[in-house]
Amino acid sequence: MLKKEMVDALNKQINEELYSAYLYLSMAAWFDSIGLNGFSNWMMVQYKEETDHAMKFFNYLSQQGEPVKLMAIKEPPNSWESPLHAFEETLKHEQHITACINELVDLAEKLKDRATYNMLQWFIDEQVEEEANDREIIDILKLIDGSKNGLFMLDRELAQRQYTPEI
Ligand code: OFO
Repeated sequence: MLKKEMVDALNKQINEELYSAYLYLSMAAWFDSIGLNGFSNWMMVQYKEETDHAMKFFNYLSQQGEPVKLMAIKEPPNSWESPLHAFEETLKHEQHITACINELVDLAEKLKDRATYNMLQWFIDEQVEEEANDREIIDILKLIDGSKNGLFMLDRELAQRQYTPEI
């Protein structure tokens, strides 16, 4: 049994993860619309991973016999100034998610909730990886500096990304 404060915070995190999924799905559509199908594929994989993150919290609440409460998902933007801008926004968003996860860890510590604390360790590692992936692509996009050839090569590379279920 979890404390109500923790149940509420975990339900809020389900919403944060579903918004992440929605944001990356919107980016996948935008990249597709400007002919960068490899970038679109990368975002589509990201979208699927985010739904897995939401389901990890969903399954944890349900395993603990606690209620899952789904809330309205806010509307994401649907266009960006450039691929670099989209990835800078992605990194900014992931930094926000990292802060959310850190707040959940602080709450678990405050409530002496060992089970939730342990469950959250996976997310701490995941956030390090997610931010690093975004930084790597941002660095390449800065090097490319809008060159069509460079974008074409990176698009081919991002087309290789494959989805591996995380639940
Ligand atoms: Fe992008 O890690 Fe979940 O939100």
